[in-house]
Formats: sequence, structure tokens, C-alpha cells
Amino acid sequence: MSIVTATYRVFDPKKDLHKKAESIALGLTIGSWTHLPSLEKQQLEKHKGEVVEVLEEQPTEQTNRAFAEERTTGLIKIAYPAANFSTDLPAILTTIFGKLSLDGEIKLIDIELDPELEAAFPGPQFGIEGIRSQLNVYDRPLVMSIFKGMIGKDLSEFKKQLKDQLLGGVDLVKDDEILFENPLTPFTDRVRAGAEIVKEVYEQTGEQKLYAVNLTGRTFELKEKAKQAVQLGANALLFNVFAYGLDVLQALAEDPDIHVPIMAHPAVSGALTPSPFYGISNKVLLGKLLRLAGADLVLFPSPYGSVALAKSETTEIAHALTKTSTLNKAFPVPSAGIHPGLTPLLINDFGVDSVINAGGGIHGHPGGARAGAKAFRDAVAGVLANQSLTEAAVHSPELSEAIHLWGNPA
Ligand code: 1AE
Repeated sequence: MSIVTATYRVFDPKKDLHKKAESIALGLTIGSWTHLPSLEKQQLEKHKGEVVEVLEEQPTEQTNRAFAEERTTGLIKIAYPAANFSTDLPAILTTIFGKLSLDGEIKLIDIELDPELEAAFPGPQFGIEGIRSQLNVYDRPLVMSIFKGMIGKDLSEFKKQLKDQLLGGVDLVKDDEILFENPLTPFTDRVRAGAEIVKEVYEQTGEQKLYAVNLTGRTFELKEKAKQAVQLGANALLFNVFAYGLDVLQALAEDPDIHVPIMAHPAVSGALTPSPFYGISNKVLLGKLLRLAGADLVLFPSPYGSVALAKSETTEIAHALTKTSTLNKAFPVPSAGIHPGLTPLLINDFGVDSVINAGGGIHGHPGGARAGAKAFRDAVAGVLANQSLTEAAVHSPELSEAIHLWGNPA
């Protein structure tokens, strides 16, 4: 029988984790068990949630400070039969963490879908392998940059920024997630101009590039808009998935007419993940669920920049996106406040199968975006050649300037 298993961290004022686990397992499935007549028990057996494991933990200082009275802290793991839900993420999430999430003192730490259930989800359509083969880049982390300061600017600025970033050597460029439909750079104009420039750059350099246009607007218009974009030459999409919902991402990823990589932005996810006491772990939300729903590239805060996550969390996200499974692997894209000096740390943490992504760290380069992009490429090449950044900078004035400006924390 197909199942989903959920692991929660609980903070139990009644100090009985087994009882708590049993009440969740039954409360989220058949309601009650002990007093049922045996015929009903037989009928409901296949719908009953099962407590798989209960593990008491030492409460941390933080836990002791957060609650007025003493709590028993621990992990409880519950298996939910797939007979209870339809095969879609809204049904699964509502089953395992619907009303339960309102408790406010329980955090969803992990989920596991058995292989049969996992196979019902699309996963990344291109993933790491597919994107590498589109770009013809196999042996290094990809470098990506973000349009910056585009609000209030017109298409000539868009074209200039895109060209500079691509000619500097980045592999992918994404729209800023806060750039929506607007009269100065309308969606379709960005797509057309983006496709033209990607072609020009290919003709000039022989390098294939991806430009991810921000797919925005009302939910029920997104599919048509994405299809139109693909017809006009879009070769990637950026999607603010948590402003819409995971199932919307899945619907886009599954559509054969939207056959381009989809980049998931973490905007809004911070409303669900940061508390240790409630919400959903980053590993589940940005890792497992985004991969299941079909994100090819996943942006998340790195441990180092302007908005940072703990390294243990970023490692878990990256692992969830790339561990062996029936689904394609998604590219981890540690982001936010990234500059060339962080390249050794990022490659050390996330390996070659990752994307180094920067906005301010490219556009803020004293030599402009083209020099900023070149500084990143030279930093990557240096790290892969086992050089320190200082050594790599000897033959790269762009990297040298970047280190001078932002530092070399490695
Ligand atoms: C975690 C998302 C990062 C992002 O989208 C973004 O725009 C970063 O910009 P910079 O690199 O911090 O300037």
C-alpha cells in the first residue's frame, strides 16, 4: 500500500509524546479507533494513520526560553495511507499538515513518499542533466545573474543589462522576481528581446545561454501566458511559486507545451519556514516539495549573504534536490548577497552541480555587469584549478577588483 510518512517536531505540554503521536495519527485519518466495533475496524484499517517512531529529544535553551511551562520535545513519525488522499500535493499537504499546522507548536520536519507515490509526480523536466546539455556546460558550476533596478526602466536598459551579463560569461540570467507586467518592459517584449539577444550572443561567442522571464499574473492565465512565451522564444521561466502554490508549479511543469526549464524563486517561503517551533522545514518546502512539483532550478538563501540560512539547512535543501531518486535532480541555486569572494565557499558547500547566482554582486562591480560576470567566471575557473582567489586574481583584473571591493572571506 502506497504511503506518505511525515516527521514532526513537537513540544508537548502534557509530556506524553506517544499519546500525542497517536492522537495525530488518528485525528488526521479516521478519528478514533479503540472504541470502534470490529467490523468497522476491519473496514477502516486501510485508512488508519500509523505511528512509525517516537523519539524524545533534549529540549534546547531556545525551547526552554520560548515556552512558559516545561515541554517534552521530540520527533514523531507518522505514516498516512495513500487511500486517504488523491495523488496531488494539495491533498497530501492538507492530510499531513492541514489543520495540524494551526496548532502553532508543531513543525513539519520531513516527508517521505514511497516510490509508487513519488512516481506520480513530474519532478524536474530538465533538471541538472537537461540544463547542462542545453548549455553544453558539464564540468563546472553554472553562473547566473539577476536583472537589477529594472522597475521604471525601459526595454533599452533591459537589452543593455542582458547583453552585458551574458557577454561577461554568465550562463543564465533571470528577471528580478519583483518585475511584473508593466508598460515599459511588457512580458512579451522581454521574451522577444531576450530571445534575440540570446541568439546574438550565441552567434558572437558560440555559448548557449538561458534567460528566465518572470511568469506573473493571475493564476488561471499563467498556462496560456507561459505557452505564448515559449512560442515567442522564451527558453526558461522564473516562477514565484509560493505566491501561487506548489500545484500551480506542477501544472506548468507537466504541460508539454511549456517545455522549458522552470526556476523556482523562494519569495514568500520565509513566511512558513523560519520558526523552530512551527511551520515547515526548508528541506521539505524548498527541497523535497519543489523537486516533486517540477522545479528545475531552486533558489534559496545561502549561508553567507544578505539573507542567510544556517549551513545545515542549505545542505539539507541541496541534498533533497540532488539525492538519487526516480526524479530528475534539480539545480541548487544558493543566492542573496553573493559576490565573487564567496565562490570557494559555495563550491566547497554545494559542489560542481550547483549554480552561483548574484544580482548586486554582478551589477555592483566597479567595471559594470560585464566585468562582474567575468569576475565570477574567473573565480570559478580558479577554484576548479585548485587556486586561491588571490592566485586566480593575478591574471584577472575583474576578479582582483571584486575582491578589493567585497573581500575574500574564504
Ligand atoms: C534568494 C533569492 C535571491 C534573489 O532573488 C535576489 O534578487 C538576489 O539579489 P542579490 O544577489 O542579493 O543582489
